[in-house]
Amino acid sequence: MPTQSTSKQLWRDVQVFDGLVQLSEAMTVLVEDGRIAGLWPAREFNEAHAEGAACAGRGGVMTPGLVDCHTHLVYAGNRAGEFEQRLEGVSYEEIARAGGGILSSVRATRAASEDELIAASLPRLDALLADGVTTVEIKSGYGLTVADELKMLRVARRLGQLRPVRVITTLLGAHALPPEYAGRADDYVSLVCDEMIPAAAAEGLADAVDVFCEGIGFSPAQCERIYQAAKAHGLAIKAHAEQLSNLGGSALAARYGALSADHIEYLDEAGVRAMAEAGTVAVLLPGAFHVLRETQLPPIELLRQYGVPMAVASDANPGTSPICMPTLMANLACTLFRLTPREALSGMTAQAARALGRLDLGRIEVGAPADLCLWDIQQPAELAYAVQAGRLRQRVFKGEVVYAR
Ligand code: DI6
Ligand code: FE
Repeated sequence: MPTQSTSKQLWRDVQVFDGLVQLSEAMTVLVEDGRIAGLWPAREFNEAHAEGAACAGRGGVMTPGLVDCHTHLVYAGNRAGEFEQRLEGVSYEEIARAGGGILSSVRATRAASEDELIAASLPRLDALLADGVTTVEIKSGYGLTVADELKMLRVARRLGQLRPVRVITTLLGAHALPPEYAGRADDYVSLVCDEMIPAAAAEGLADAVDVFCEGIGFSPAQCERIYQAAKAHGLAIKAHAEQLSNLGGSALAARYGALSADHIEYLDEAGVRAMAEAGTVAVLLPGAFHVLRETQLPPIELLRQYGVPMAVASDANPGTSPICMPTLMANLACTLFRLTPREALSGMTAQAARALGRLDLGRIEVGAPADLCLWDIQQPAELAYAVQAGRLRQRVFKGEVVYAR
């Protein structure tokens, strides 16, 4: 009798969405040693492959584990009061210029210890995991001192040790100008370039560097200095760009080979072309669009025409998207931005992984890490169509079933 190894597992009769395409037949999926070892149409499956494998599941829809490629999950406090102010007509920019907004979260986050930030962030992470996330990007950006930015990044890394999830970290030191640098934005950018980026790189705390290129953030010239420093330290580049206005931040990011430009509601055709040429992913954040009640739509049709890959992420943050439900983002990407359900699901799997520079993730293909979700639905499009918790039957991380209902 062969011994039954738990490292070898089989799923039978599953509908597979591989991250880019939906396979039309019921499939058999074999996972071994943390990787996808085989993928066959069920009727072509040779039972010899099943030897030593435990049957881990039958039926349902299998997708890659969801990749949330843009979050600000680590922060203290909340901004429900500002939500009420905005409903009364005060704009996000007015609140920011009056010292609220991001700076209000900065005050709370600076005052919090690492353990307090872990305690505040874990429920948010758990909400993402319960909705199928296996990889999450987490940005700093509410510290804005060297010590507080590194504290946030350490918390993000620790979250990845506390839960079965891959955490990719991004240094967003250029998120807002801290009050102690008022009127000295260039000096603050020097701090980011000369101290924050080198320290984060030296401690291995950041995988990428992001900027907020905006009137209430940093100018393209300042962002460019930050990109040069990031490149000098071998870190990948991302941008919050064209969210509230068009400053050309996406084209700048693309010129520096950015992995992604995110938000991009105000992106123009020149920016789309630059992103297409550089292979920069467009990360769509319908949660922020929804919460800010924006009306300027990202140029979806142009992105399609130029073949720019589109990812969808939660932007989970205390100000513009206090929402920790990626499948709701798929729904909003369809209803608000008119993505097709398949584009939305690709956007939360293969394309999101691309936005993190992880071409090995977000796909169900032989050899790829076995980060998978099994859903109790009839077809993948339902993940975008219906907004409903509790449809996740299993979450598989590195080949292990880490959640089962
Ligand atoms: N744009 C956003 O939507 C988030 N950051 C950014 O640059 C919002 C962050 C916040 O309001 O706390
Ligand atoms: Fe963001």
